[in-house]
Amino acid sequence: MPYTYDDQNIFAKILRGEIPNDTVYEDEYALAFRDIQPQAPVHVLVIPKGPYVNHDHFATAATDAEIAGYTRAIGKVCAALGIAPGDDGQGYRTIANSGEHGVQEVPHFHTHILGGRMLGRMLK
Ligand code: D5M
Repeated sequence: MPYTYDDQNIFAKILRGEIPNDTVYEDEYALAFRDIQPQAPVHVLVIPKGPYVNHDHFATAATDAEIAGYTRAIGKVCAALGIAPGDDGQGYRTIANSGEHGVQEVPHFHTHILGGRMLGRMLK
């Protein structure tokens, strides 16, 4: 599936340092910053540094190194924020809204990390 990346989207501007953000973690593959509309005590967005529109685009077009680096970055963010279940941080939820039915608003692939409280059940 071909995707066209809009380099004027708000997360592209954040990556370029054109608008401020509350960064909690950054490495070669990913940037993590706090969501401006938090739905939980911890609500962070993790974005890959490459120009990927959504999860489908990322999973099909990114290199294995990008996918591994990004996935590990999510784990590092959770550890850094003290919400990892293995560290007795009680755990967290990850969500990646993709496309219209996924109700994705910003067309740069991102994963929400939610934690810091007991979350309601979403799926059975
Ligand atoms: O959700 C996109 C998310 O991005 C939504 O929770 C708000 C957040 N958002 C939008 N603009 C910003 C800025 N400038 N900083 C931090 N967070 C932001 P989705 O529906 O998954 O696309």
